[in-house]
Amino acid sequence: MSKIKNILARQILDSRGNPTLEVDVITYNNIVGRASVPSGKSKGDNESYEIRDNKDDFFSGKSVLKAISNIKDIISPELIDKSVLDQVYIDKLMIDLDGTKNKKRLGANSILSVSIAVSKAASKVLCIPLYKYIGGIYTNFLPVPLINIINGGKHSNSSIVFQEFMIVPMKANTFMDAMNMVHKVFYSLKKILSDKGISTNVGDEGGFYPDNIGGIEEILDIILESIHLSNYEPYSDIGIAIDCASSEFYEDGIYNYSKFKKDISKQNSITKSREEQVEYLSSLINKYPIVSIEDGMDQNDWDGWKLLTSTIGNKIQLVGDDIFVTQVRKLKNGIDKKIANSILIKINQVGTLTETVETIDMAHKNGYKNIISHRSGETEDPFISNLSVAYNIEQIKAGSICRSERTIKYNELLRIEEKLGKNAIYLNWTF
Ligand code: 2PG
Ligand code: MG
Repeated sequence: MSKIKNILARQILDSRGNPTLEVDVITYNNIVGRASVPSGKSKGDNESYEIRDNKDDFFSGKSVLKAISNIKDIISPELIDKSVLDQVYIDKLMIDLDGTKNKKRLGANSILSVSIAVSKAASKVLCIPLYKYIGGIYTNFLPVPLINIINGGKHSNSSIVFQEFMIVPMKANTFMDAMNMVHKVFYSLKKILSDKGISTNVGDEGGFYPDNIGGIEEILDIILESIHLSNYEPYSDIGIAIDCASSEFYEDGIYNYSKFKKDISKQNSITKSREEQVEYLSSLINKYPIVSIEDGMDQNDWDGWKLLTSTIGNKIQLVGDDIFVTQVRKLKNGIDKKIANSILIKINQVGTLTETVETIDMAHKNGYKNIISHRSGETEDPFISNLSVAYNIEQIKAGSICRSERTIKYNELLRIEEKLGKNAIYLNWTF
């Protein structure tokens, strides 16, 4: 019953209209596990390799037909007649079949889509909810959502150098309650922007991108105003999280704050050294209710990371995304060097469910928090929501409360909360 009869792979479109992979793993009793994979824009240098066709005249080179044929011709023949209940075995088999360090041969997109589809088929075979199948019986915690409200950096056409400004419901009774809180602030922000005559267009992850303000403190002031307008207390009710995505504006050893400015001629170019960057982030946390900073330093600036962690790592959450790329090897190095205190978990940075879980485990065992994350190019697949509940993950970052590829992740958590009923526990913010 649990054995694989067939694997279908197809090209679909992601939330930016770019091609991505969708896979159906089908068992002999016709149970279908379907998964699709996301794609990032501000990628870490050491992420696992995403195979694209690079043929200019077809989807601007972004088609994934080669990845499909890798599944059809190489992965599928090996997996037919294997049981979908053997997740670890199947993942290891695909890793071996690929044989490279970064999944360059078969593509992390090919391997991951099969890996996730296998787990979904298995949960259906056993008639167990996906989060319970993956995590076991003690899976009743709902994560704190980090809700994106302003998009900058590579995720919008604004001039804002930091990529993401998020709000954090610090205490709530339920996940639904947390959603109600962020809903209020999101609409307060929309009103404030409209009243000021600022555009309320949304970027790749559903947060607004005000096209005529570029200053970080200007943005933080407006967010603060929207928290007050919603009758919430900054810090105690609503905190602010930012993803600087600083690898995107780190050039020749310098943090270049003019990187995304539209009209550079009108601005003096502003740059910061490593020390100035740390000083600046420290000043921001003293002035604003910032509870979490992701990628405050460049992915290769390990000394900068060390300085940042020793300066403010005991005050707020410092999240490593590009620097750790969800990989055990990188995280271990970070733990040894006392870098950051949390890790962003992106399934496609590493490429299989099994390896993702190894990284989550290592973080937990070493007192690092896990934050499960979407990518800026997403699909309608809510797998990461299930993963967050499966491993009692503290936080989830899945974009804004608009754009369906984002809300599907939060909606899945609302469904899980309903299913858990009185056993559901909303994990409040801890640091
Ligand atoms: C990030 C992600 C998700 P991208 O940097 O954290 O928000 O962006 O998927 O573009 O890498
Ligand atoms: Mg990031």
